[in-house]
Amino acid sequence: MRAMLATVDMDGVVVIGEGEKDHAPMLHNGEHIGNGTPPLVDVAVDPVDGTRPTAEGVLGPCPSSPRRAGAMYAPGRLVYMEKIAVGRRRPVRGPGGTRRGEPAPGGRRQGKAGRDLTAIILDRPRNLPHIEAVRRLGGRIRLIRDGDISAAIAAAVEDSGIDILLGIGGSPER
Ligand code: FBP
Repeated sequence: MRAMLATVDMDGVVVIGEGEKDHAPMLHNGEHIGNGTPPLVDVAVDPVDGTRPTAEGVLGPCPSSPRRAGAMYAPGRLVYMEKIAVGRRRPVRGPGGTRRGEPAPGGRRQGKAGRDLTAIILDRPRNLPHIEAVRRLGGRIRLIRDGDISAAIAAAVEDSGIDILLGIGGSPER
């Protein structure tokens, strides 16, 4: 990758590298890549989500593209972060004539009960507390091997069957 990137017309800086998180020997954050001609760009040398599925040719991951210099989220030395994602609540008639997602009488928002929730969680030992918390509520869990960006999108898509993404995932895939 490094040899090929050196031939590309760009004055790029690696903002999201593989180096630190995956203990790779190069393509670290801050490294200059390209042949040094304009445009000035930030580069993520990482698929948006899922190095392993990309390498295995599995559907789902998508490539990253360079952005104007300074425009890309830079995780720096932060490797992991706590993530939570939900979509807009579907307006469905709930008990008492209220619509889910609207304030119920008394001011409390009405949402799904725990047992009706389906949570998607990266299958990692560090996420055991999240798994146990959902189980305590009686909710369903889908464990995934990779890809919490696709999972966050699923949580936002109506009728995907996923209500919430929870857990600690990679910060480059914010
Ligand atoms: P990569 O593109 O870096 O391989 O990320 C894939 C992924 O599964 C992300 O979706 C997730 O946030 C992260 O890895 C979890 O990191 P780790 O595999 O180190 O637990």
